[in-house]
Amino acid sequence: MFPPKFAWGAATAAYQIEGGWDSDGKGPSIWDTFCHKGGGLVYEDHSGDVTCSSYVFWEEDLKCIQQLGLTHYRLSVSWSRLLPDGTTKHVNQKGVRYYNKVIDDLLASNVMPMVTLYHFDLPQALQDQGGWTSPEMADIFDSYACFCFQTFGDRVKLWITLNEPYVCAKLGHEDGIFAPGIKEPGIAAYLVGHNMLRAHARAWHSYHSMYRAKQGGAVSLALNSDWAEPVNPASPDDIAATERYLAFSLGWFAWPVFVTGDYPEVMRSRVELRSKELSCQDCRLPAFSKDEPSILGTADFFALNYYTSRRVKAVGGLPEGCGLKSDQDAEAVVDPTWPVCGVSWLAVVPDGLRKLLKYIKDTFNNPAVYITENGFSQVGPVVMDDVQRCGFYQDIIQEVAKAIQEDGVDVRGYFAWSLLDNFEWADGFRVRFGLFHVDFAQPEKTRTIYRSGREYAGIISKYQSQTNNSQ
Ligand code: GBH
Repeated sequence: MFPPKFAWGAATAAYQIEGGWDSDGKGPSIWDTFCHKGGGLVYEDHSGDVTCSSYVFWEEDLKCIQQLGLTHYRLSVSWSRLLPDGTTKHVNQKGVRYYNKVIDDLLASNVMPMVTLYHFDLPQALQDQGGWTSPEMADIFDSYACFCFQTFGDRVKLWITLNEPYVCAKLGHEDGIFAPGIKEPGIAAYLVGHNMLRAHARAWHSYHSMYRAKQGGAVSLALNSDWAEPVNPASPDDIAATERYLAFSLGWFAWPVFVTGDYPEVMRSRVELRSKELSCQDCRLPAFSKDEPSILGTADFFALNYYTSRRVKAVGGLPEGCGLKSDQDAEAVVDPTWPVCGVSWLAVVPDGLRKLLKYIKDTFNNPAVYITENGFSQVGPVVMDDVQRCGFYQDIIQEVAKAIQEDGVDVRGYFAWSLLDNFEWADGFRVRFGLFHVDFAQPEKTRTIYRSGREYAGIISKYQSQTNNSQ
């Protein structure tokens, strides 16, 4: 059914679970600042100050991981817990000790860690110097990445440099609904995306030239993508709009890394055209310098975060009062044809994952793929007996199996989002993605397995015993 070494995992991110926002010498991150601003930027002004308290209760998380029977666990390390001002001038040893313990405990339990270096939580000190809009960030991120490879790379063999640069660029710097809350439509997002690609590439090259021979690990970046289909499959305009939709989301980052070393052609030409139409001085999409290390080829596998699917149609002409937003550059609008469950943006379309995996195989030269996030949330009164989510995990894992067996996609692992209910960014604690329920009202932040957690554990043990028997 699944290859023998298939990774069965669950994922979390530091700011969403750790709490301890100013414990033991941790520096503030942009999410600390964003949440502390108040004013409803985050649902009911919730914050990750405490959340699941995984900084204190890591052992409880470990029990959850063991109870599920995971072979892999994806976590992120908090940059400002390790390097409080973002630079290697000052290392916070207590932060190093914390992640050393997490990594050692995982390995002692026979669980492989996959470590993300950056999951939205930029040290505030770096934001104060311009953050991701600054070209210096590539260098600074590279130093941080090398510090992590040096410190943890003897034991960590799977690395993700950046989680979802698209979300950081667009939601953080265009829509302003994620930290740092900047709203500069159509300019900042492209600049941020550009510097994130440069930063990722630098870190990959460093790993490749200085650590790979000794440590033998693999490095990639996690890209989020919806699957997309034309509203009217017979309409050439809708088909082209769907291609643009994918080019302006997944393609924005995947094309430079996996295909050409540059942005998709349609993205370049559309942004150039629209910049002219709107009388912008320069083209807003930056150019990669020939003097810098290449972006092309800087991923050892494809890391995909998949949640939902969209139907897309072309928009005829520019809408009234149209600004510079990157999705307007794409001239593709989303038609919410699939029913939505749980959180508002999440239409449950399991076979969208299979189609997206096939698209990735065909478009990006058959890479090894890890599904680094996938999940389904509940909103409102807690349902421990979450039958619907059990069905969701059954269905989606079936689709992954079909992608492997029928479409020949080289899928190496699946990570459920998330191990625990946690701080769901702008949605605060309103939205629960966990396989374990967390009681945020209790100081112990008690973790209790959902029925879907038991379901996932059952799926893992079924496939694990099948592969063991066939060996
Ligand atoms: C992931 O992003 C994140 O990596 C993870 O940290 C997070 O917990 C998980 O999603 C669940 O949300 O508010 O209508 O503007 C997935 C991609 C992009 C999906 C932003 C939600 C917000 C839509 N996300 N999107 S909206």
